[in-house]
Amino acid sequence: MSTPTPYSSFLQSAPKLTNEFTDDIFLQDYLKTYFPAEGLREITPDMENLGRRTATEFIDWALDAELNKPELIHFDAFGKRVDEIKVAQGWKNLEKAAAEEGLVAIGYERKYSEFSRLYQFAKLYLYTPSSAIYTCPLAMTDGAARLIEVYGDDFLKENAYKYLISRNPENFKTSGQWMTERTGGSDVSRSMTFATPDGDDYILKGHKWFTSAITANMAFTLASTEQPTNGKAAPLSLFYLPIRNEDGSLNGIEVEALKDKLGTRALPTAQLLLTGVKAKLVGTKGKGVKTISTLFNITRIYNTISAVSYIRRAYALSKAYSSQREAFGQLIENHVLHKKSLRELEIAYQTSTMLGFFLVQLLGKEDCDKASETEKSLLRVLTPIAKLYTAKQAIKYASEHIEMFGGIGYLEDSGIPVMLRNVQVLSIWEGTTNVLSLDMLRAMEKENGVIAFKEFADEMLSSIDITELSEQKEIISKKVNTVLSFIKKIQSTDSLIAASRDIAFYIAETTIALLWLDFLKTNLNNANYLNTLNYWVRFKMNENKLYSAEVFGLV
Ligand code: MFK
Repeated sequence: MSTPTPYSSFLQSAPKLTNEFTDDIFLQDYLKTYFPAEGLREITPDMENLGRRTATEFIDWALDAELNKPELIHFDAFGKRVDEIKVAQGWKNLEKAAAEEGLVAIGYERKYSEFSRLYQFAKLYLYTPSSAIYTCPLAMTDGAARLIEVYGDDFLKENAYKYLISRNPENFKTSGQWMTERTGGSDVSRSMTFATPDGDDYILKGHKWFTSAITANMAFTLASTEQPTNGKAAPLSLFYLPIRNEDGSLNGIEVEALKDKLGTRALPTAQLLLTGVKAKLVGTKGKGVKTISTLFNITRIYNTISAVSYIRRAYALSKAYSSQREAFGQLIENHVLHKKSLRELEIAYQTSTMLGFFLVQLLGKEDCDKASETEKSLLRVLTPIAKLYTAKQAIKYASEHIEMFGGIGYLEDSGIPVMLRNVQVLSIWEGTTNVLSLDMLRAMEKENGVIAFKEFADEMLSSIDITELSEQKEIISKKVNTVLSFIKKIQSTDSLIAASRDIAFYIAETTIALLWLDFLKTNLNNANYLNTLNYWVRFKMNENKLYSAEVFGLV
C-alpha cells in the first residue's frame, strides 16, 4: 500500500482577463443607449481591439513599469549635472500606445461631435487599470490642450497644442501641471514662486514640491509677478514653459529628488528647484488660478473615470477568480454570500460609471458649444462631486477586491495590492475630498450649481412616464427635495461648510438614481438593471444622511 503524500500538489490557477470591452456588457449597453448607432458601429472594432490589448500586453507593460521604478540620475560619468530620469520600457510602451490609440487626440479630432468625449473616455476607462497610471500624464496633457484651446495664443497653438493632440508617437508630447509648493497643496495662494519680466517672457524662480510626470515636455505652472505685501499673498498668474531647451538641457530647472510614494510608483513625481525658468504668461496676469481651473477641471474628470475604471477592474478580476476557486465543496461564485459581495461590486462599478460618463457627456457638449447654460453649470458643480465620490468608492472597493482573493490578494506578486495603493491617491490629488466639497459650494454660490441641479432633476423626473418606474420616481423626487430644502434651510456659512461633504455624497447618489432612471427608459427589460435601481433607491440611498453642523456641536 502506498503512503499518502504529506502535502497537496494542488495549484490554484490565476484569473485571466480576455477582452475588457467585450466582457463589459454594461459598458456596451451604456454606449448603445447614449452613443449614436452609426458611430457605435464604426468605433466598435477599435474598442474591441483596445479591450483585447488592455487584457493582455498592456498588463505586462504595466507590471514592468510598477516593478522597475523611475530612477533619477543627477550626474553623468564626467560629472556634468544632467538630472535625467530613467523609466521602464513598459512605461515607454504605454506612452507610445496612448498616442497611437488617440487617447488624447480623439477628444480634439471631434469626429463624433459632442459624443467624441464619450468615445475617448470609454477608451481611457479600458486603458487606465492596465496603464500603471500613465493616465496621469494623459490627464494633464488633455487639460493643457483644452487650456490652450480656451486661452492660448498662436505661439502655444503652434508649439504646444498640435503635439499634445498628436496620434503619432514621434510627435506626441505631454504636459505637466505644477501647482503644489511646500507652503501649500490645497491652498495654492501661499505660493512662493516669483516671475520677473524678461523681454516678452518671464523668468521664474521658486520651488515646486510635487510635480507629477516630470518626464513631460512642457508644463503649466503658477507664479506671482509681485511680492506679498503686509502678509497678504500676491495674486498668481499662469505660465507655460518648455521643460528642456532645444539642446536638451533643462530650462532653468534642477530635479532635486523623486518622491517615494505609497502608490503610483511607476509615475515619476519630482521635487523641483526653479533656478531661472524661461516662461510665457498665459491668460490675464493675476488670474492664474481661474485660468488653470480649465486644466484641473479636466484632470478631475480623468480622476473620476480612472476611479470607476478601477472598480470595474476589481469586479472583472474578482469575478474571474470566483469562477476558478473552490471552497466548501463548490466554486466560490456559487456561494450565496460571495455572490452578494460580487453583486455589490458590480453595482458599485455600474453606478459610479453612470455618474462619470454623464460628466463626460456634459464635457463633450461644452467642448462643442452645444451645452445649455444649465448644462454648463451642471458640469461645473458635478465635477467636484463626481471626483470626490468616485475616489472614495474606488478606495473602498479596491480594498474589498483584495479580500475577494483571500491571502493571495495580500501578496505583492499577485499584482492585486497595487490597485489599492494606486487608487488611494485619487482622493488626494486634484483636490482632497474636503477641498472638493468646498469647490462644490463655490460652484453652487458663483455658478448657479443648485439651480442647475434642480432643473436637471426636474427634467429627468418629468421625462419618466413608465408605470413600472413610478414608485422609484417618487422616492427619488423626495430625495431631491430633501437635499434642496436642507441646503435652503442652512443659516450660516459655517453650517453649510460643515455639511458640504454630506451634501456632496447625497447629490452624487441622487444624481446616480436620476441617471439610472433615465437609462432604464431604454433598458427596462433587463432584470439586473431594474434590480440595481430598486436596491439603490430603496436601500443604498438611505445609508446617506445629511448631518447639520449642530449634530457635531460645531456651531
Ligand atoms: C488619473 C487621474 C489623473 C489626475 C491627474 C493628477 C495629476 C496630479 C497633479 C496634481 O495633483 S496638481 C495639484 C492639484 N491641486 C489642486 O487641485 C488644488 C486644490 N485646491 C483647490 O482646488 C482650491 O480650491 C484652489 C487652489 C482653487 C483655491 O484657490 P484660491 O485662489 O484660494 O480660490 P478662489 O479665490 O476661490 O478662486 C480663484 C478663482 O478661481 C475664482 O474665480 P474669479 O477670479 O473669477 O473670482 C474662482 O471662481 C475660480 N475657481 C476656483 N476653482 C475653480 C474655479 N473656477 C472653475 N472651476 C474651479 N474648480
